[in-house]
Formats: sequence, structure tokens, C-alpha cells
Amino acid sequence: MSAPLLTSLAEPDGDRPDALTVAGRSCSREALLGAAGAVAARIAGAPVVAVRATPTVETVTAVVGALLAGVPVVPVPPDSGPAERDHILRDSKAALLLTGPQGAEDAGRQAPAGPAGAPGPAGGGGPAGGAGPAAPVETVPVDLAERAAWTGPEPDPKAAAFILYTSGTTGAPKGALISRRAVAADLDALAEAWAWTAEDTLVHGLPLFHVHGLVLGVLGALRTGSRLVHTGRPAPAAYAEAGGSLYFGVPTVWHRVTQDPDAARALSSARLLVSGSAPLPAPVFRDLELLTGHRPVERYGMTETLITLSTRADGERRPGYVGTPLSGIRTRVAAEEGAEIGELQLTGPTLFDGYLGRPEATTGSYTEDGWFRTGDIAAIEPDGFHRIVGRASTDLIKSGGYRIGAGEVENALLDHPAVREAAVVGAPHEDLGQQIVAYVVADGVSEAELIDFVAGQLSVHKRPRTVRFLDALPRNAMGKPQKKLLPPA
Ligand code: MLC
Ligand code: AMP
Repeated sequence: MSAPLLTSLAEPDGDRPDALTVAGRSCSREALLGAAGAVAARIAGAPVVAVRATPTVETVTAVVGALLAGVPVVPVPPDSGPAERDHILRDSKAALLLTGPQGAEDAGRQAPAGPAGAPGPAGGGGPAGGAGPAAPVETVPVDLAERAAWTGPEPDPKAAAFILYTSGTTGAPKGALISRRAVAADLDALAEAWAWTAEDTLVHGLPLFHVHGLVLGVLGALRTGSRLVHTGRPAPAAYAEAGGSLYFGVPTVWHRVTQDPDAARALSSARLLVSGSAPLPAPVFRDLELLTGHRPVERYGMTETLITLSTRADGERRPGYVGTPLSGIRTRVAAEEGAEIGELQLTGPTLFDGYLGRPEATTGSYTEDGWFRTGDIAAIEPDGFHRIVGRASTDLIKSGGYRIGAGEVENALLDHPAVREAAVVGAPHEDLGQQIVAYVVADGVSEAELIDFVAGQLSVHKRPRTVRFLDALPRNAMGKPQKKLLPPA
């Protein structure tokens, strides 16, 4: 049985003034616990709460407050446009939106917020594909000066800690239900694999609305008791300045670090550099080793499973390999007879509890004998090391470590009145891993207008980086678009 999720918050060195730093603002664990207690008191009893996940101390306070009160958290990307935000709020049925200092102003872009301290209306403004009026949501500003001692009981470990919205190949993102015990099990397994302790200072600048930045990057620090420096953005110079022992990044971040040799060399004094969320290219692995003296730890995970495979602090680290299963995880590769590669399937204590309100999608993500189907193609070497070869579906794109469904971007493009047909793919890209390329049949609209249109409807990272105009999409005899026949980007 794991310890309660937020155990280390109440530990004796809780008054260290820089236990937590986010984008240049610091606070102690004691201050965090007090302000989070005040949040917990305000939202206790709510079925679910949305958090506008800016990289701020307020976001961390909001998340901790909700976890204290046992209210599941729905992180909302701060740059999500009205279509995406309204979908998340509506689908999760969140009636409260916790926001940081910018929250009230931003919410006010759609509808004026109430006076400070009083809940005001917020939520999505524009209709997405004729989705109707915005979901009614009350904005609750987080005030770091407030203090309350939270004395509520420890929530049920089986209860949801998070509802994380994540893209599928088609349609709008689905809410993955992540339990408190899954988070605790994953963080304990990672602490063991990486020898991660309260002696560490964790540094990263990843977004606070996904598994990597939020679950590992915030709750991991709070559970192990390590200091956390969140750099606001994952810029190489900011990583260099932070002087940490443990660093997290997506491969794009590590690629940028290798392009900044001074910053890279400053990381030599760290204990462990960890890469994940997308494949780390072998040249980036080698450049990192040359510049920092560290062979990076690579780990593999998914929103639905949390982190399941990793190389270890005390073990071999091999370019192109994501190591062995974490404690409690079992893996298998469903390969056809005679083949070495096939779909990676998993079981273990870190798996999600299904997609909110989508029983069919949940059932479809498991095999008949109860293993989770990752959709990733993998091979397992005789020594147990796992290699991720690619994805089964080309309609899930990984760009800068973000998972993006081709269908969601296609639907956003089709919402533009000038677009008649759209097909979206991920094209190889040196820095981003893949970049989003859109092929459209459209008249009277420019590439820049379409890119801005998508950036305005969805999160900015879901915008195509390139748009190609075609007279018609290649289709088969049944009329289905044939993405393999699209011209090169
Ligand atoms: C550019 N910008 C625009 C725009 N064009 N804004 C609006 N409309 C347009 N048309 C602006 C952006 O707002 C931003 O502004 C700036 O340009 C740069 O944007 P970008 O080019 O999209 O960002 P980039 O620098 O390319 O981002 C790289 C990155 C980012 C690495 C920082 O991709 C990132 O943070 N990735 C992390 C993803 C992640 O955490 N994934 C984990 C998933 S969990 P401004 O002002 O903001 O600079 C998971 C499980 C696991 O996968 O295993 O971990
Ligand atoms: P997300 O749900 O955003 O967490 O994305 C999960 C997906 O990211 C996985 O299904 C993989 O395709 C990919 N992924 C995560 N970590 C790695 C890694 N180390 N190597 C290759 N792919 C990865």
C-alpha cells in the first residue's frame, strides 16, 4: 500500500523558502500547504475542478489544493482556444475554474470576470463546429496570501486525481481518468529507478497540463521531497542557470540544449538528465554525452499508463532504448508469427481507469485478456531492453513532445469556411521530431490565415507549421483519403 499522495508536504524542513520556484517566484512547502489548504476549503465537495494550467505557483497551489480536498483536477492548457477549452470544460462537467493572476483577465476575453475573490463567469466563447453556447463555469482566483489548515480526511486512493485530456486519432480529445494510487505507484517506481530523493533539486520548464510536467514534474518533487525549479519555459539557458541535480526534458528541449554548448556544459554538474514523451534521436543522445558527460536516461510513457519503462540511475543507458519495465509493470509485444516487432501491451498499477464517459473507447483500448494496447510498435531485446519503433497509426502525431490527433486538426481546418477538404500528417522534423503538415482543398485563404485559424481554435502547438494547397485529396475507390499518396511536404 503506497503512502498518501502528498506525504512530503508536511515534512519538517517545510519552511525552506525556495522549496518551490516557478518562473522566478518561490515559496516554502509550508506556504504552499497553507495556500493550498485555502483552495481546498473553497472547492471541497465539488465533483471536479478545472485549473488554468499556466506555469505559475498559483497552478501548483490550485492542483495541491484540489488533491488535498479529493477533487479531481482537469488541467486546461492556458493557450487553448475556445473550441478546445469549451470541449474540455463541457466534457468534464467542470463548474469551477481555478486561475492564477492572469486568469480573470483571460477569462474576461470571453465574458467579464467577477470582482477579485468573487467567482465570475468564464469558459469558452466561440462555437466549435456549431457546438452551441459556452459551458457555464465560475472562475475562482487562487490567492497565495490566503492560508487555511486543511484537516479533511485522506481521500480514497482509488479516486481520480486527474482527468487529463488527450488526443486520439479522430475527434475531440478524451478525458483519461488517472487515480491517486496510480500516480503514487508511478512516482514511487520512478524514485526507485532514478534514485530520486529529497536531496535532489529537480529542474524543468515543461507545461503543467500533461503527465510529464505536472505528474512527474510537480507531484514527483512534492512526493520525493526534492526542491523544484520550474523555469517557466524549457529554455537551455534557464536550465543551465538553475543548478539542479535532476533535469527533465522532451527530446526537442534536449536538442536545443545541444545547440547551446555553453548551456549544455553547465549541466555537467547534474546527477541525471532524463528524456521522455517522444523518441530521443541517437545524435542528440551522443551530443548530450559529449557536451555534458552524461548519458541521458530515457523513459517511455503515455497519458493512459503514466511512465512504464525506463533506463535506471544505476544501469546501462543505450541510445534508442527506453529500458526495462518499472516496478509492478508487465509488458508484452503482440507480434505476428515470426516477427520481432509488434504492438506494445501493458498491465500494472499505473494504468488509467478509462476515458470519462466513453465506455466503448475504454474497452477498445484493452485486449480481450485485459492488457492495455499502447498503439506503439516495439521490440524487446533478449536482455529485456525495450525499443519503441513507431506508432501503429500515422494519425497520432508527436510534435515537440505533444500528442496531437490528426482528426482534431482536420476538424478545426474544416471549420474554416474556405476549406472544403483537409488531411493532416506528421512530417519528420529535426527539432520537433514531427511537424504538423496540413493538405487542404480551399479557395481564397492563405497559409498564414489557416495556421492562425487553427492556433486560435485549439492549443497553439496544434497549429500546422506548413499548409499545402491541392486541387483534390488522393482517395481510394471507396472515397477514403489516402494519406500515403499525398505529395511530400
Ligand atoms: C507562433 N506562435 C503563435 C503562432 N505561431 N501563437 C499563435 N499563433 C500562431 N500562429 C507563438 C507561440 O504562442 C509561442 O509563443 C511561440 O510562438 C513558440 O511557439 P512554438 O513554436 O509552438 O513553441 P516551440 O518553441 O516550438 O515549443 C517547443 C517546446 C514545446 C519544446 C518548448 O513543444 C513544449 O513545451 N513541449 C513539451 C510537450 C510536453 O510536455 N509533452 C508531454 C506530454 S505527456 P510564446 O510567447 O509562448 O513563446 C507524455 C507522457 C510522457 O507524453 O511520456 O511524458
Ligand atoms: P502522451 O499521451 O502525450 O503522453 O503520449 C504518449 C506517446 O508518446 C506514446 O504512446 C509514445 O508514442 C510517445 N512516447 C513517450 N515516450 C516516448 C519515448 N521515450 N520514446 C518514444 N516514444 C515515446
